[in-house]
Amino acid sequence: MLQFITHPSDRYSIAEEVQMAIEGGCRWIQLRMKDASDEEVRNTALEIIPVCRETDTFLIIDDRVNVVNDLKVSGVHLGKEDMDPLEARELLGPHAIIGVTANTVDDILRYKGKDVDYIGLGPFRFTTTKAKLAPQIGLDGYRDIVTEVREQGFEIPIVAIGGITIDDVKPLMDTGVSGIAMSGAIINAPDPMIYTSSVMEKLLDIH
Ligand code: TZP
Ligand code: MG
Repeated sequence: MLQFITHPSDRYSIAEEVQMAIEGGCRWIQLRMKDASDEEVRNTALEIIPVCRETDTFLIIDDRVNVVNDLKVSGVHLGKEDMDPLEARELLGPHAIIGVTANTVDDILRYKGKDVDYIGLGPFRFTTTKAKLAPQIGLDGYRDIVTEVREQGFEIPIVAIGGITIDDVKPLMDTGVSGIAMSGAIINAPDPMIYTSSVMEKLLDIH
């Protein structure tokens, strides 16, 4: 599973980024507009909802539970300082996808029994895409964390995030994570559509 995360770029609008990722075969978009107003997030979501619907692409929005609720997109990604996932679940109902950020095994285990759908675990390595980055986890870190979480009987999907490029896909998936989230590697690729489709091919090879 590949989650494409939007990020402001000099070359493309957010809608163009999403279009290219979908054309490359990605079916899971996270609309992340850190510095934008709710109104801007809402307008951008309205731009990309049609292509997501036509292609059966999951669309989740970072942080803005109210926009997710208004527009009935697939779900929300909640950072550590965002709304509590239980509160988001109350508002959004049982079918919404609710993802949360974690940086450590303890972060993850805290979500046991909390009706969360996936964990975004990062950062894999340094990235400029996110400010206030937690310590890098690295391949050994992912292996250790996934093993510990499974030993504790928690089967939640874990998605690796942070500074990931196509060459990391196989080694990261070999650590036992369920998926990969990518932003900069796709947006800054010479051809984001082709890059996305190469990542999708790598993921298909693994399964
Ligand atoms: N959370 C941890 S790292 C990150 C987020 C949102 C940014 C991921 O972007 P990139 O460009 O793939 O490192
Ligand atoms: Mg946030």
